[in-house]
Amino acid sequence: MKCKLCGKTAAINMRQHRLALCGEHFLAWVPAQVARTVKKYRMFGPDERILVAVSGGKDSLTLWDVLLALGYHADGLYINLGIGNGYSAESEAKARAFADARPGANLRVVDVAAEYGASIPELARRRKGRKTCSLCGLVKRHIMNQAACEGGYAAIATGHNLDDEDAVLLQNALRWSVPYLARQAPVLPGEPGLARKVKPLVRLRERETAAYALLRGIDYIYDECPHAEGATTLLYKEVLNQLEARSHGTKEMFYLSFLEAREQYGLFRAEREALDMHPCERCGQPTTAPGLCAFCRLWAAEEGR
Ligand code: Q46
Ligand code: ZN
Ligand code: ZN
Repeated sequence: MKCKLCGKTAAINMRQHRLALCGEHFLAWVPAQVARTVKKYRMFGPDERILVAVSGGKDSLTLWDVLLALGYHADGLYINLGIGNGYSAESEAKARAFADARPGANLRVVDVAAEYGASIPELARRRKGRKTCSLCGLVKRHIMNQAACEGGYAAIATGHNLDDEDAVLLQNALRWSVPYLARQAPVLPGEPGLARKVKPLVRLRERETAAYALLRGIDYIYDECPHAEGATTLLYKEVLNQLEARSHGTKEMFYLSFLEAREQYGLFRAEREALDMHPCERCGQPTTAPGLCAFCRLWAAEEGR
């Protein structure tokens, strides 16, 4: 297989685009693709400051690398969740090493246990009946938003790729989880106290972000979080890979048709507009819950233990 642009040996073949590229041209194609996505979905402008949520994995470090390469003012935020088996320690080391190797790449680190008094696995043990990943997601969302608002960032960027978005979409569509479907988009606009959320890698597949990280020599954590094992999203990714193998482009079609239905036919518009937000009595972040937001309720229950 030869590169479509220069005829050298191709490093990657992207059948859905009918495009094979050598390493050099692929490394130029990825940032161009991300720049197009940022523009198309009006994620942020060239002068806005972006906070990139980095986990130490290939997607978030690729995202940070690409945004820096495109000349954006992009800082990183790493949240240490206190996950065992060396996972949090190693992923923090990867995030720090990435920042250290790039002058001008600022990384802020928040340690959940040090800051709030319990790691995610400790919280999950105490809050029986709540799934680790749902607690983790709640804590991460809150900390990201707080860091973005305090730091005056225009948006929080996360490294979700097309495979991630497809898996979540399939999961939510199978249940017709309208509140989740209503909030699934490449851009969630901000409001006072709530930072805009953007996903600049939504048009890239997982194998493409992995190839980019590899070719760029980005040292990332290969292991998945131990809690991700057996997660249903992995099953949905497998199913989507099977569908894709039968019919190329299924992954793009599934996600992009959903976005089109939102845009053109106003799918879930009413649900998006119906959200009644008010500031949490304790932290001030907008919430739909009466009184305290879910994050503050969680730690208030911890204090009362
Ligand atoms: S980090 Fe947290 Fe994930 Fe680990 S505990 Fe679950 S949500 S799997 S992206
Ligand atoms: Zn080439
Ligand atoms: Zn709160």
